[in-house]
Amino acid sequence: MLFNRKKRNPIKIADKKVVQWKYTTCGYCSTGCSLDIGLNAEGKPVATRGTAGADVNRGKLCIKGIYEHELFESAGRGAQPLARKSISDEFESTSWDSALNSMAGEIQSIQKQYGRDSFAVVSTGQIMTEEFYTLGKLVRGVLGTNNYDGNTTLCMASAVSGYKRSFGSDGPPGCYDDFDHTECLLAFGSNLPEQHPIIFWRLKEALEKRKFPVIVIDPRVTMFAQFADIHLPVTPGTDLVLLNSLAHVILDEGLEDSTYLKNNTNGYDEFSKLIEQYDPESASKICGIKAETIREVARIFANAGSAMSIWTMGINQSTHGSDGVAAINNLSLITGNIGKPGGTSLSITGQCNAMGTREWSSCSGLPGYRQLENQDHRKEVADFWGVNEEFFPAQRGLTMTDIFPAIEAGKVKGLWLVATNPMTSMPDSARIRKCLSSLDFLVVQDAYRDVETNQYAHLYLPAAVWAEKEGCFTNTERRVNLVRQVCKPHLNSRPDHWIFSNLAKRFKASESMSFPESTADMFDEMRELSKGRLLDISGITHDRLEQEKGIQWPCSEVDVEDGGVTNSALGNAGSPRLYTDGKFQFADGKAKLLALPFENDNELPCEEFPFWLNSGRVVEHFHTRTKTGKIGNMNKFSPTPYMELNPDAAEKLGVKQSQYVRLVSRRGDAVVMAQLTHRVAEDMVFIPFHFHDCVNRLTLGLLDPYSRQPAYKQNSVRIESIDQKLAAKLNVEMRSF
Ligand SMILES: Nc1nc2c(c(=O)[nH]1)N[C@H]1C(S)=C(S)[C@@H](COP(=O)(O)OP(=O)(O)OC[C@H]3O[C@@H](n4cnc5c(=O)[nH]c(N)nc54)[C@H](O)[C@@H]3O)O[C@H]1N2
Ligand SMILES: Nc1nc2c(c(=O)[nH]1)N[C@H]1C(S)=C(S)[C@@H](COP(=O)(O)OP(=O)(O)OC[C@H]3O[C@@H](n4cnc5c(=O)[nH]c(N)nc54)[C@H](O)[C@@H]3O)O[C@H]1N2
Ligand code: SF4
Ligand SMILES: [Mo]
Repeated sequence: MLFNRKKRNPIKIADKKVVQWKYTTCGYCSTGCSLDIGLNAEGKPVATRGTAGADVNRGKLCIKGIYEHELFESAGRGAQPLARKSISDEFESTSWDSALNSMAGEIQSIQKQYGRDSFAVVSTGQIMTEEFYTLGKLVRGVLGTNNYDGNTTLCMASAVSGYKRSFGSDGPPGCYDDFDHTECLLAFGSNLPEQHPIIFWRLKEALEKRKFPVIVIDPRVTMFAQFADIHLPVTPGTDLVLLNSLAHVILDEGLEDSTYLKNNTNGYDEFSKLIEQYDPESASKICGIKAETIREVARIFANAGSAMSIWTMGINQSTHGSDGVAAINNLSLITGNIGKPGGTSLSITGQCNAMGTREWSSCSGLPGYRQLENQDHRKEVADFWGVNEEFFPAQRGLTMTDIFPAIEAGKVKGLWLVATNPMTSMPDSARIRKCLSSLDFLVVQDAYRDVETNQYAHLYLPAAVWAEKEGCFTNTERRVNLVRQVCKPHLNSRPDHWIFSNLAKRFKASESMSFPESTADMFDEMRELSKGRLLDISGITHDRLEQEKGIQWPCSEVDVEDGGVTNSALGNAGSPRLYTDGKFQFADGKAKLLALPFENDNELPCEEFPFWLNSGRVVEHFHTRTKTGKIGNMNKFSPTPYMELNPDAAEKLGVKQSQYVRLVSRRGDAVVMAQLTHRVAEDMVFIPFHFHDCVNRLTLGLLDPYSRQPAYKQNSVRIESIDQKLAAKLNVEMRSF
């Protein structure tokens, strides 16, 4: 029968009555999409659209961006500071003045009794760079605790550590434009179509213009793996072996770039000696990839005119995270693929401002990629801030993952959490719950009062979220983007920078320091401190960022001659790539090839716990769902905690599609719904980590020795059957936080 087109009703899209569009930057992932929020006549955000002229996303957005205007009035937002004496009491509303006075008092009394480091601060990758800078100034210059870190230890720490070990500094050297030039892409442990949909779209655009091989390395058959030319289902936690073996083939077959090696690297002898042991036949037995495939991939990579690698959590979240990153860098260095169009080693970052915290928060040192261990750096920052240089600790203190054991050991008595929810996001929830409930004083500063961690807080500070405030985010390709304020903070919530500055003023030590009111003024301080550094942003202003839809650092001021007088002016267009001259950040300018032996130290499947437990994300949800869990369309598409289970394994266990099962690990148990799919092998299950009281009840989280990042993705579990009615009830309770 012929379809009668005339009778078809056209789809009507409701007129949102937008009277004004305001420019800003997406607050979810690190892609850094520019977007416009539509306001109606009452100034209420009612629509979101991608900004057409923005280089990153060129008018496109993913599902999270499209509904982002719904965030401002989502359920569970904090409206008023809340306080209580003990966590068994009910919270009571309090004023900002009394909340900040009591917080300052508690910090002082804990530090007086137990020492400066007994009060710890853990922040995030989700506030503005100016806010990170201000928090760093407060912690390093006023509070003086050295137990200060961010949730980026759960996320980017291995990339930071690997970059520092290989290149002498943090800073991803490539950009999205590299897709338009490369002749080969290796993607390790990254599910780009779901986790960075617009970077994936940029890759697809590049491939439509010019075909080049895409090789995906992931134990799961992800959406990205399905799209790849070659998929390498590596044995979990063994990427380092595969990488060493790829390097073995390249050296063995003389495919390296010997001129680049000679001029720009150190460490060849030790590196090549170690690599000799990783012949493809031996490597294959550990990493599970056929020797011939390893040879083929090595040849494709080394013979390409330019070749690049990208990676995300499949590499970073491992006991060999830092080594995995350094091994990816090794591969790029031996083939001369750094700093040239299409030739790079690009860590795909995670949170919207995972980069901002690395650059400016002072968590791992001092602002602007400076180090506590470097005398000149200490002096520069101390003089600039007006603090005594001796007040800075001699070296970095504990990371987030070591702060929790220090709470257990009674060394840390007070904790301030800023925009992070460890109760759901850290491994071994039972242990985290015990730590949090044992604290003398816990402050939770979050945009949502219903964040799980708040159950253990003595003081809750309601923060303004995302575009309720103004400042910068730096994305994966070092592009500084501007988040313009779109609307006022929700009720009596306050921007994080306001909270930091107003807390600082309650300490005598801040009297000699400046804590400016506006983020533009904070940015000016950062510009000054960035001059001459790798991450120079002195040529950037907030206004330029809006006009140009983001600028990639380094972007320095330029000198202009005017009638014989030299003036500084803004003008540098920014830098798509680092290390284009082959000069790295070590004293002799050379990068380091590192010999990276593999030792298998993961929790492996065994008779009692026969399945690998892998975890990650889905496109609709962001992290612990404090944001996306409140947005109708996100929940509609991804409503429930589930587990990917191989149909053959399910048959053996007698598990049917959509049945609930109980998972048990050495740490605890969790109930999830089984989704039968060949995306996972017979000996693996995969669970998105977004749901509370779910996968992180099971995870162990062994730490990488360099970065202290947890190996979330390599744990072992067994599967048990469970009464379906009881499971359904548990499941509803789990979702209704
Ligand atoms: N929709 C959405 N997007 C997000 C986020 C979100 O929560 N939701 N979060 C953002 C953040 S903070 C981050 S860090 C990124 C994370 O982005 P991704 O790292 O891309 O996401 P994940 O799902 O955590 O993990 C990626 C893949 O690693 C694989 N993997 C597991 N073990 C191994 C291994 O041993 N080797 C290899 N090669 N691969 C392995 C998993 O099977 C998985 O497919 O996403 C960002 N974007
Ligand atoms: N099993 C498993 N666990 C994982 C991972 C995994 O792959 N598997 N991935 C890890 C990774 S990569 C990451 S990055 C972490 C993320 O872990 P978390 O950082 O703990 O997770 P989020 O839910 O993003 O928590 C951020 C909090 O900040 C709040 N917030 C948002 N914006 C603002 C703001 O502007 N100001 C303030 N004050 N608060 C704000 C949110 O409401 C939320 O409560 O999870 C880690 N956990
Ligand atoms: S890809 Fe990332 S930055 Fe872009 S709209 Fe989606 S969540 Fe936002
Ligand atoms: Mo992350």
